Amino acid sequence: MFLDEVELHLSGGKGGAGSNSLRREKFVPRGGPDGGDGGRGGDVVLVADPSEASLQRFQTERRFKAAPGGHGGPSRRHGADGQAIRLPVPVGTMVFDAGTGRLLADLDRPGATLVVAAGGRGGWGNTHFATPVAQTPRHRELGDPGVVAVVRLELRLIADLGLVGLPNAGKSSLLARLTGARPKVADYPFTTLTPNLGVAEVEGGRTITVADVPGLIGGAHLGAGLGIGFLRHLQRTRSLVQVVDASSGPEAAVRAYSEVHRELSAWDEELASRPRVVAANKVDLMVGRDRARVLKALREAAGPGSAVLPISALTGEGLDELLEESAGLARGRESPDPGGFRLYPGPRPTRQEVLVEGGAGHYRVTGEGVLRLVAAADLDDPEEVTRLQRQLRRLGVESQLAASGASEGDVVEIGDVEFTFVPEAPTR
Ligand SMILES: Nc1nc2c(ncn2[C@@H]2O[C@H](COP(=O)(O)OP(=O)(O)OP(=O)(O)O)[C@@H](O)[C@H]2O)c(=O)[nH]1
Ligand SMILES: [Mg+2]
Repeated sequence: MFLDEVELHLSGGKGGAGSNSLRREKFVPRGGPDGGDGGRGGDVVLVADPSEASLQRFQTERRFKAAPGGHGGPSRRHGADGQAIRLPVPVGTMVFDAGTGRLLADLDRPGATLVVAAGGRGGWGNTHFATPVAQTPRHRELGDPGVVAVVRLELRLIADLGLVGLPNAGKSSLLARLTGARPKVADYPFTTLTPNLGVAEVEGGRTITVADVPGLIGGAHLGAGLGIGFLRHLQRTRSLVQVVDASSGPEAAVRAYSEVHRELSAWDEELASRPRVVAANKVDLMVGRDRARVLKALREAAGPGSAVLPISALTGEGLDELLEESAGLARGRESPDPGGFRLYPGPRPTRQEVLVEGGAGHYRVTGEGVLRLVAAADLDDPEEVTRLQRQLRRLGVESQLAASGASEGDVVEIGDVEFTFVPEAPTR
């Protein structure tokens, strides 16, 4: 199956812990702190890669976690940075925050990159904590946790030319004729089940990309046929070609034209109102008089905004004119900023944000501030545990747990750590 929408669970690597080492040298009675810093956790990165055609690679694996940073060592040895995970995605992949639905980035150019889940900062070694009064500090930090991101990837093909029409109109034949692509072509409806992309050479060595989508039928927006979801692949094509089977006469051709137009409008009014080329296909099956009648009827239906051209995907007739006409439309839609890609500021939960999920004796607490506190705390140190408890209470973790129904003895998961819930105050 062609996968063009998927939800991924991505975690940056945890930062390495700083070291607590004290220098040991001959004849130096009490060496100063020399613990190095932990390395950064690896990032999880999405990269737009022209050799990826779909989101197929995520069919089975949808969770990725980058490597943690190495721990710092004595003699100020810095921990190694965790290796990043680079996930190639097709050009045209849009990345949304799965929770809020917000667009994070549109990876619409080859090489466009988005760091989705950054690795955690490495903890400082104790060298950072030397003060005039504490020359031999025993304090170091553990690393920060990596960012956890749940994102929805949605592929919207980016092509110069998008083909749309009823099943059997000849879209795939046209794609094959124009480009080297070899989509499945057969004499029955719904031959094409998934979008196809092909590359056509035009004069001057230039290439254009052509997208062929499954046939669209009346009621598709209500779920009939293969539905309407694949139309998203046409939203970003620079020009639209509506392919109509002209061989069954003027009435049938106009009906076919209107049916598709209605479905396009139901999907996206803007898409439906774009100027487009109407390709009256299969004219090789018709004699001159019939051709003229079909073309006239289609021109009346399409109105002055759209050119109606007679073509044959079988013989190649009219294809040069078709390319020329649609190239003109594409030029009219040239994007104003041809380089780089748009990056939308990601959802930054405030440090104070606390989220409690779960029930029936098991709860999970998330929120950047909370996760950071827990990850950075050295839980072997009772003093730090007390401090952590105080901070969590101040952030409202305890009251939110109580409000969610947690009672004494329940398991509470925060990041990598499990606690037993012991409310300080009575929870009534
Ligand atoms: N005579 C003639 N037959 C054509 C022409 N174009 C396509 N056909 C035939 O029409 C049938 C359908 O063609 P396809 O290209 O599969 O049509 P499609 O629009 O991709 O159909 P779906 O994938 O089902 O939406 C095939 O048998 C083609 O050989 C043409 O210009 N002339
Ligand atoms: Mg097809």
